[in-house]
Amino acid sequence: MTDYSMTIAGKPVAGGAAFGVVNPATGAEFAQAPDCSDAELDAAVAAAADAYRDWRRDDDLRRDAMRAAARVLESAAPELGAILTREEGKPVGEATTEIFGGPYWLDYYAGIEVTPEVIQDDAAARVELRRQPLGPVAAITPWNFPVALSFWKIAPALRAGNTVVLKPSPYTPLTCLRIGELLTGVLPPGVLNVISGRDPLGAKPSAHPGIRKISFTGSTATGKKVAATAAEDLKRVTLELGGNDPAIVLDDADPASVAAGIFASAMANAGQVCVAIKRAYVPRGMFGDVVDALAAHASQARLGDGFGEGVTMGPVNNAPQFARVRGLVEAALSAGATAVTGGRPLDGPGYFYQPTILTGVTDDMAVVAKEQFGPALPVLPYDDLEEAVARANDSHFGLGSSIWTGDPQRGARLAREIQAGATWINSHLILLPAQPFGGVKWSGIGVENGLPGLHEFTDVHVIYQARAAGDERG
Ligand code: TXE
Repeated sequence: MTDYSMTIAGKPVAGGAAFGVVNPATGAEFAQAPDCSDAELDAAVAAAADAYRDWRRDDDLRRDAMRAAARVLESAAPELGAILTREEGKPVGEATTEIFGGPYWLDYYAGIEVTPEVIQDDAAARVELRRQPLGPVAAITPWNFPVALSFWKIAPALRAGNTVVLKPSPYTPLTCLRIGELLTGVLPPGVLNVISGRDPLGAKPSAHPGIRKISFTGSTATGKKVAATAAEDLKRVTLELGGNDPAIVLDDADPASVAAGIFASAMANAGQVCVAIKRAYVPRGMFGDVVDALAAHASQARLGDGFGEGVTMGPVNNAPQFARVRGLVEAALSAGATAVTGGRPLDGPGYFYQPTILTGVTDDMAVVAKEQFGPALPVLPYDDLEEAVARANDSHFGLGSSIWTGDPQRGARLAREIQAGATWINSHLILLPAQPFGGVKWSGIGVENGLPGLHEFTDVHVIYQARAAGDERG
């Protein structure tokens, strides 16, 4: 018996098989989720195809339904936030804030105008560029922000007239399954289908002939597999993949305020954010001051169960990720790095890892060169700014980045040298529905959010109306 149902064609589907979901604060299984069969996946895609016929035609219906869905999610935010904390681990206040991301994105996309672009309108012809929806699309999402990242896909996809099959991560399927249940009767049946399953399910939407696009957030390795499979029948893809965001501190910055900003952006969600700061480059002259201030912030963090009073940092989400963070830090320490603070897990149950500030690291150590995706920040000194920029860019990744300076204009000029989808000056991690977000190099293909994010759920359709019959210019 599963504790949550999938939603397929507007109906709850308990599924024949189940898998366990673990609470990362205890390391123990606490709920069962359905393991979607091939027949159930086919049913979800068929339901999305059926619903698509009417959904794509009625713009007003779509906007109204999206706004109604937003209100339902707002009312259910306390319940959903608690489920999210139990399966993901983050403090319940942060989890509840994440739930509100759903309504925020739905309202934004319900509110934007999508008008045809008139390319030519003269005596010869009227030529319009219209954006046509693609059909049933699959949204595949990771465990670090299961709800927010799902709505980055669902909201623009639905607004553009597509229907959706959502597959959340097997580590965190429950909040999204519950959202599917809550939105039954709010969205027309089949418009949003929510399925869950172990990892092998992830590969199936990319190969399914009924799916026209995959919008994927996850690791670079899996993203490459999605792209390869999707190429077989030229499915569209948007890939939001890993990052290794550098923060570059300039010599005119104030060490205390820089450390506050960098710590918050490196340790948010226990470091499990694709655009968390993953390495910091600091001028040698202020290196000690910045490191001391970072360590002071680490000592103030309160690690614990996300339901605990005053807890500011939860556990790492899952056992493989916990092992990965431990392994990267241990390898750095045995190669000569120093943990100024942290450097090991907390004693006791659950996947708690102490916020860790590492010095004595080199660019070739895995904790610097790879995505650690956990609460461990390497801090590296530099002598020459040009050299720091070259080191920041010397990566397969190019997602976010930031520059910390007393002179924001200087920062903005330097930003043009950074290879990334976004560069923040004196901040990091600010993500808004209207602000396109995407990565360069191995950090992804395409963008999410804003009008460009909506366009990724459409194909261009040109309609050429000749003014006079027989007009054949071309
Ligand atoms: O990711 P996966 P995992 C990074 C982070 C972490 C690593 C592994 O560094 O250590 O990825 O995490 C589904 N075709 N990020 O293993 O495997 C899977 O079920 C299609 C960064 O959780 O990429 C899940 O729903 N989908 C990232 C989703 O893909 C497949 C956030 C992501 O899982 C699939 C998370 C397949 N062949 C981890 N196999 C970020 N950029 O924010 C699995 N999936």
